[in-house]
Amino acid sequence: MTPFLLVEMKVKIIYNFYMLNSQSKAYFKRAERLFVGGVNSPVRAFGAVGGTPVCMRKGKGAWLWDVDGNRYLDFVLSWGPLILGHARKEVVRAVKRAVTFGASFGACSELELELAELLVSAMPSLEKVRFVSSGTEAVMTAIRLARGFTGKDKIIKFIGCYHGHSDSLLIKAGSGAATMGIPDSAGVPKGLAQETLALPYNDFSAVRSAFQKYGDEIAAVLVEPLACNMGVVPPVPGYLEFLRRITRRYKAILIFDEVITGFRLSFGGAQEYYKIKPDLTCLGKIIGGGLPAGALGGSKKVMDVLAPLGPVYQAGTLSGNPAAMSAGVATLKILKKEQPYPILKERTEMLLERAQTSAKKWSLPLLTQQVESLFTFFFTSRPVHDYAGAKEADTARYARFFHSLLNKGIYFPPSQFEACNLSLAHSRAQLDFAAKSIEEVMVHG
Ligand code: KE4
Repeated sequence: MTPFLLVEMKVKIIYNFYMLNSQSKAYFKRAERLFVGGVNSPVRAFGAVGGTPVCMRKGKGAWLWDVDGNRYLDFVLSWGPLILGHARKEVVRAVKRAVTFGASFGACSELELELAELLVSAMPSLEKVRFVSSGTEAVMTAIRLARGFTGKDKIIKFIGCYHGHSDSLLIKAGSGAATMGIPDSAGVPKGLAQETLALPYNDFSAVRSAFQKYGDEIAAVLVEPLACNMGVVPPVPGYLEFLRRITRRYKAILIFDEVITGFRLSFGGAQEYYKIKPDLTCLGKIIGGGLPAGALGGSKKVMDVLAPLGPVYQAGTLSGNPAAMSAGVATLKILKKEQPYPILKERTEMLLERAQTSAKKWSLPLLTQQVESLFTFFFTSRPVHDYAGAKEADTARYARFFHSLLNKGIYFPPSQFEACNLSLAHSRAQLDFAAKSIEEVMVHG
C-alpha cells in the first residue's frame, strides 16, 4: 500500500469515526456510566477491534441503522437468531398477536407446545424438551442433567468452544471469553474447574487419553458439532462419529451444543447435517426468532431425570413464555416450509468466492472457512483446525478489516473468534455490494 493510500485510509477512518458516529459516541459515554464497559455483553465492546461500539436503533431485512442514521449490511444478525433477517413481517405479526393476549403467564400455554412439536419434528433425537430463556441456561441444565443421570462429575469440553457463561464451562472458552483474553474466568471455584477437562478440538488422541485416564468419571462430552466460537472450524472427517462411539463405550452422555447450528445448518441442525444422534441437544438463538429462548432435549429416559419427575432440578420464570414462543414458531414454520438452506449456502459461497479472488489478486493470506451460511475470514495462510490455529491468524489485520468494512456500511462480528452468518433477507444485489466493499478493502490490505 502506498504511503498516500495509507494516509488517505487513516483520514477516512478518523473522519468517519468523529463525523459519522457522533451520536454513537454520545450514547456510549452515557452507557459507560451505567453498564460495565458500556455494554450488556462483553463481545459488543469492540475490545478486540478497538474503537467505540456503534449504537444500533433499527433493523429491517439484512440492514441495520445506527443512531447516526448510518446503514449497515448486517452479517452478525444478533449473533445468529435472525436467519430470516430483521423484523420479518410474519414474526412481527406473531409477536404482536401473542403479547396482546399476554406476554407471559408462568403457566402452561399453547405456544410452548406448538414450538416443542416443531423442534421434535425436526430432530428425531428429541423425545422430550425443556424450554429455558437462553443458550447458557440450556447448556448449564444439560451438564447438570448429564451429571445427575450418570452419577459422574467430569465434563469434557473443547478449547475455543463457547457454551455460555455457566461456571463449569468458562474453562478455555471461545467467543467473548477468548476475545477478551479471559478464557478461564475469575470467580470459578478451583474444585469445580477441575471437573472440566478442556481438550483441543479435532484431536482424537486427546479424547482417547482422557477417557483412558478418567473414563469412569466422565459424565459427558460437550461439543459444538461445528465449532463457531473460535471462528468457524469444521469437525475433521470422522471426528463426531468418534465422539459418538467413545461416549457410548464409556457410558458418557454426548451433548451437542446446537445453539448456533440448530436450524442453521439444516432444519434438523448439525445432527441431521452430520448424521450423528447425540444424547442431549442444546438449542437457542433461531428457536427464539430474536426473542429470549433456549431449549434442551433428548431421550425420555434421560430427560425424565429432570424435575418435576426426577431429582435434577431446573426452573425458569419466563421459560416457554408466549412472546418468545410466538417468534420461534413463526420463524421455524417459515424454515420448515421454505427449506432455504441451498439458497443460503449458494449465496454465501458466491460472496466468499469473490473475496478469495480479491485476496489472490492482492496476494493477501485469506482463509475463509464456511459451512452452509456460517463463515469466518481468517488472515492466515495456515489451516485452522482448532483454537491454536485460530489464534495464529492475524487478528490485528482482522481488526483493520472490520473497521474498513464498517466504514463502508458492512457490519461483521467485532471479533476474529466469531462466525458471520447470512439471512434469507440478504439479496444477491446486497451481497454484490458486500463483495465489492470487501474487494475495495482488500486493496488497502
Ligand atoms: P446465550 O446464553 O448467549 O443465549 O447462548 C450461549 C451460547 C451457547 N452455545 C453456543 C454455541 C453459543 O455460541 C452461545 C452464545 N453465542 C455468543 C456468540 N458466539 C453470543 C454473543 C454474546 O455472548 O454476546
